[in-house]
Amino acid sequence: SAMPQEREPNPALSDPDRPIGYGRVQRKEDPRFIRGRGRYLDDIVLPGMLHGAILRSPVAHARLVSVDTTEALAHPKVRAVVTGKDLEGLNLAWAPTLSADVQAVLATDKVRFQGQEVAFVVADDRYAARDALELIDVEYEDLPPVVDARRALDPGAPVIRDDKEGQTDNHVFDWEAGDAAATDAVFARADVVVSEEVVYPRVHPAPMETCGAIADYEPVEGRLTLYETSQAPHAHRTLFAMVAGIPEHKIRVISPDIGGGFGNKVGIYPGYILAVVGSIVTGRPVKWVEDRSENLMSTSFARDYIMRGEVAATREGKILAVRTTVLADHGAFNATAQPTKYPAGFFSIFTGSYDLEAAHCSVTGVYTNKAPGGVAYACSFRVTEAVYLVERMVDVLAAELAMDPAELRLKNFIRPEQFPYRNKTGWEYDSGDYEPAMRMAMDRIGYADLRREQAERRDRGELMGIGVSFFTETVGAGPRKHMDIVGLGMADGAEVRVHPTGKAVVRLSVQTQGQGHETTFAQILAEELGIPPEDIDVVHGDTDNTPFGLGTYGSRSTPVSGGAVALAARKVKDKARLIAAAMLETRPEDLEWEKGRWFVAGDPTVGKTIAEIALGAHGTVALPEGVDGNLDAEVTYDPPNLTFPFGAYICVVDVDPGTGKVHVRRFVAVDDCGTRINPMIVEGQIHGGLADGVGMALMEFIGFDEQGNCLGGSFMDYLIPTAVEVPDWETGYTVTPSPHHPIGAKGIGESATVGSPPAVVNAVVDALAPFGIRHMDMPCTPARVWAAMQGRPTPP
Ligand code: MCN
Ligand code: CUM
Repeated sequence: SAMPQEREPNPALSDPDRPIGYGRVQRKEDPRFIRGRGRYLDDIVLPGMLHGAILRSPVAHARLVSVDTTEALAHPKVRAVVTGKDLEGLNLAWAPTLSADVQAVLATDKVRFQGQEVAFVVADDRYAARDALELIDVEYEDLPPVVDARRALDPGAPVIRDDKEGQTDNHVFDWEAGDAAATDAVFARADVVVSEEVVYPRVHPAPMETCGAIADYEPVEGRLTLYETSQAPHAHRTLFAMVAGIPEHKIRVISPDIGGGFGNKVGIYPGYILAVVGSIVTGRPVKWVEDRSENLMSTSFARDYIMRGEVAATREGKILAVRTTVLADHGAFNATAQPTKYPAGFFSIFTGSYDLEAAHCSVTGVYTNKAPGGVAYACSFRVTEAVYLVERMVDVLAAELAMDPAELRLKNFIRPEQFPYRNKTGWEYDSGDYEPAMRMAMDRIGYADLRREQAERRDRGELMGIGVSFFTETVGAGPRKHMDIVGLGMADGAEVRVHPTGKAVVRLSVQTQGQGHETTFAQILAEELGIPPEDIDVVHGDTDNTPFGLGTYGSRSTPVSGGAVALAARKVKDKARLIAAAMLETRPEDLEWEKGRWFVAGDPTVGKTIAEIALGAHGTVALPEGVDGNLDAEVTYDPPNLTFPFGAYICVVDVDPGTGKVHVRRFVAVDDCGTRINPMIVEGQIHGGLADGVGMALMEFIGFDEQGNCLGGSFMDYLIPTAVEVPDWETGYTVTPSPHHPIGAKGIGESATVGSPPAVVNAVVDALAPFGIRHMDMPCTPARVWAAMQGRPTPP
């Protein structure tokens, strides 16, 4: 059972010895997962269920001449074959994306990336459905593809989106932030300017469980039950109501246990819509689950930013301004998930953790013949790219000035007294105290000794590198007045019910994918009401049984829904006071709270526990005017600002001079996410994100050949790190609470993925400094490192 195991100080609360709901409790969900009792989408089997499979385009760009389904339909186990033409008749061939574009559900006119959905087969079993795909005869007329984003806006480049009225090129958007003129002026008078092209390549979240859906349409009542791998069940339901024309109250979206999301399960994929169409057409439930290659080739990729970074500084190393232009590859449809006002997500936080005089960034989005998506994989809405750029550029500046990169950072940090800090691109950082985190990381890793060791090794011809990064994250979107997705304001709900016996249930609008919400959200309630976490059930992932909200991504669950739970609990507590007063025949003002109990001020022996009050609420005692007979509350929380967690990461690598292989020897991560609810879960989140970071820095990469063939379509080609490639993580923490969050907590879910790639790449580049190398692009594979050492062009 969940027992208190460690008590850690929590400076956010008046009593520093009080943890949040018992602190490091074991995860409530784990017994289920460890014993094989998790219930993932593919575990769900409905009576009479059929199986769908998608025929995908083998080419990146072609006119669709014909799709002949005759033979497939003749297969004895096939129940239906759906083509783009069929969907056109239902007005469902195109679906709106999360970024005000449209995306083909099934191709009608052209195919625009390799792996694009062309036809959907529904059959008695998965094997028959797959067999029948081979019986569909498609004629394609090849078109030249646009593969290199740098060529996308060339005059005469093939126009990918000729379906869009008025679209005569491959331009998606231009967006900028900051003050261009002021920035240019600072650059003009700076002693030192460094500039570098920094590419954040296309990578994939690659969760263990791929995406899938089961649609169960009941024609008599017109009800749709949709099981989905979804990080945002409520937003999906609303979108399905808008797209499919099924009334929202007749749609129930259920997200069962999810085997990792990492952003991959934010969007609505054609397969989900096709499962619904398949169920409507056949009158039976239809399951569609993609395989690994489909997942890697067609669902949300991440990054793909080509960035030109520039830094202006004094000769003494005071950074004055940063400037960047970005070319963003959005693939064939602009389907990125981010608040509407931010087409480049929160990239404009690329000013990092530094106090600057000026900053400017501009981002141009382009279409290419690649899979759509564009913002997923623990990205905090493009903060990954922003942090990578600035942290790489600070190292480039350090090399130029021959300064130590850690010292250069320390010299330029926003100082604690400057918080709340408004940066030069409009963000207000809620709180921060950077130097102690940086010093802690340097102490933990033994920075000065490592630099001495490095010098000795260099003399012996050995390649050792030390990489430093310091990041500021921005997580917890809204507030709703500034942020929406397809018009839905970014707020989240929580509903608390205390049952008559004092046990409780808390219902959330967010949806865990492995982050441990069943534990930590119970802990927030436990902290506020004094009900032990094991007596609290957390319900999520079912739109019929949870309040509305925008879901889990951008590490917003704790900042937003966590706030909602704390405030709902406080409503319950206030109500409990009124009921306790009635039960004790005293005035509410005469009662005082201690964790789990209201008691009479001056006579602590006279009081009522939450459990007693709950029973009283549902009992026979006369309740005061206006107080209903329950102990329930509901809150929709609209956060006043985002939260700004931060961290200092230092990585040590050894590079084999013969093979170019990078070995990560050590990695120290000091994180600050404000009040930590469950330190064990926080550390787990950090460990996972650090592994992601090592993966992206050293091996993960979705490449394309000149025809637009995807080269990262299996785990043979798309390498993800295992325990072998990562070191034992060394973590530390500081606690700088968020001043505006009800319990002082900031998000942590993406910090390590955001902060670690620059630490690793900075270490690799540092190791290669003897070769005069100042920058190299990820992933730092042995072949690329070796080529860099030889001064040869970068291999793919
Ligand atoms: N937490 C805490 N104290 C804090 C902050 C967080 O104890 N101060 C706990 C939370 O209560 C929660 C977990 O840490 O149990 C992560 O919280 P939060 O930072 O709010 O992030 P979310 O719950 O919103 O999770 C989303 C985030 C994102 S966007 C990606 S991508 C990612 C990540 O989480 N995907 C993951 N971590 C993942 N971890 C797993 N196992 N699987 C994924 O798919
Ligand atoms: Cu951007 S990946 Mo997470 O926000 O689900």
